[in-house]
Amino acid sequence: MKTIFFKLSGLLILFSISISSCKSPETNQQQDLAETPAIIPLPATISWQDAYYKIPSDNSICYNKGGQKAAGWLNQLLNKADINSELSQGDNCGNWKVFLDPDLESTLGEEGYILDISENGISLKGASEAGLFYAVQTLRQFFPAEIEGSSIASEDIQLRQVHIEDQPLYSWRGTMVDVARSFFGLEYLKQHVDRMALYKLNRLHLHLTDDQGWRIEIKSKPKLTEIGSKSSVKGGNSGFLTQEEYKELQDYALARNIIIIPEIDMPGHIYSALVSYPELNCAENSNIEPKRATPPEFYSGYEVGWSRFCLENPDTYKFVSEVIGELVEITKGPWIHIGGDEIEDPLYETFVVKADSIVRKYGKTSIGWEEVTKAEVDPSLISQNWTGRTESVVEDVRVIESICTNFYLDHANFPGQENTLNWCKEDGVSIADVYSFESDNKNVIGVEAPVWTEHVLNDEMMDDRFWPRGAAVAEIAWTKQDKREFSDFVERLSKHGKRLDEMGVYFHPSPEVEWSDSKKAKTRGSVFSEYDPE
Ligand code: TNX
Repeated sequence: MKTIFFKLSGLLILFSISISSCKSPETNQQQDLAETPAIIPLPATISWQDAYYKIPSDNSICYNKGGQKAAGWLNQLLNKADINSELSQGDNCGNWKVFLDPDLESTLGEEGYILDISENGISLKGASEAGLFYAVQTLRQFFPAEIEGSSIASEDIQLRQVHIEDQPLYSWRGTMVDVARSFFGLEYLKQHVDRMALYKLNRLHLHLTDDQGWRIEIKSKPKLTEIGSKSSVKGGNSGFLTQEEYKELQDYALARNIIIIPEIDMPGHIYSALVSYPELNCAENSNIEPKRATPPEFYSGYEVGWSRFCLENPDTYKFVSEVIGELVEITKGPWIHIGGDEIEDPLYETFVVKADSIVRKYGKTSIGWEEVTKAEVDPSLISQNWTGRTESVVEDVRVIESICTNFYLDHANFPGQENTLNWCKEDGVSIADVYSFESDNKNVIGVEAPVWTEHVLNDEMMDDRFWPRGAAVAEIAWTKQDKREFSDFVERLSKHGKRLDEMGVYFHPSPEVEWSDSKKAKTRGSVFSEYDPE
């Protein structure tokens, strides 16, 4: 069996190197990155030691109350590397220690963790299960990329000794998948969750409805799926998530500290509901203007801003309340996204205020695209900004930044890329564009990168849009601005090609990065796919 990666040659490095102190070109040269795990997102503080911990042939994972799930993840990681390990509960019982310590919350926040690798073994500490989960994700990146795939030679794995104290900049670290224009089902979405988890992303927003299709089963409104789910954008897939599938995805994601945010886009972008229940239209379909399609015709084009609920009709609000009520029943997270983009109507503001109050009546918090802040909504509402140009009438509204120049990953990876949009930024959104995002707005709770799917028609295309730019999104969301440096990020990213390959990700091989060892694997999976911590 071969000795992998973590060779003792690193001992030649004489100094203990702290990434936080290695920003000058001089110190960068001293650091041999080939010997140093390339961790994305970059932790808050990290001090490398010039020594390694050689994983012994027999291991014991010691966990305390609350550390059990993380111990399970760790055990899965070691098993995958063909390393013997057993689990036991206690205070001092093994060479791997996984301890939940709620007192850490005061210094490291809810999602922070401490990871120590020393000559005595490995210790993971966090104030919550989420923190411990992230300690495992960081540790995962110390292991050879092959751990994600099917084969790994485990002998002599040596882990670089280190002390890491880490916590995220933002609590909202999201991606959005538009499953409405072209449908992506449970299998793809679970893979997407796996990839998000690797990079400590924690919010998955599903754009479940739009003119081209309705993608979530609503039992009290069966035609939404019997009719409304049957269409898609030209060349895309149709279909929908059953409530069982939605719940399965939600639990899979929650186990990985990812909360699902379902979006019903209203009152515009709603043709798939209008074609299912034509009684929701105004007389003469005057709410469908211009007439791109009228029931029973499906819509498979690309135009936006032409369909809307009939806002004069009281039945519209009954419909909205029933749909949201059912969605709330199956949704564990605290948020419901009500859409609200790209529509003009004299009753728009009235609608938004009502939709927000319906969501609150069911005990959830609303999120809307930034236009919703033109209405006097409750200050609890969260605005998702995509142009940043809407004049808000609500003071101090909390904001998720999805500014299209930085975060619209349906835009090209490089100028002129086929099947991409460019209305927001003609030359596309490069990794550098994502990475250049900065904000000092105290109301920003985080960032989220959408992939709209007018032209994203299969899994490979979706992978190409999300990765590797999603890794840059993760670092923007996790790592403080003053610690971020693009050249350092790109250097670390270059070491991730192999890992993404092993996970079967058809990532875009961006020329901004000198990819090492990347080969484009065909089987999809990861060290944690399908693992169930329960
Ligand atoms: C704008 S951004 C939209 C979507 C499109 C997207 C394409 C927003 C809230 N609405 O309906 O799919 O542009 O880039």
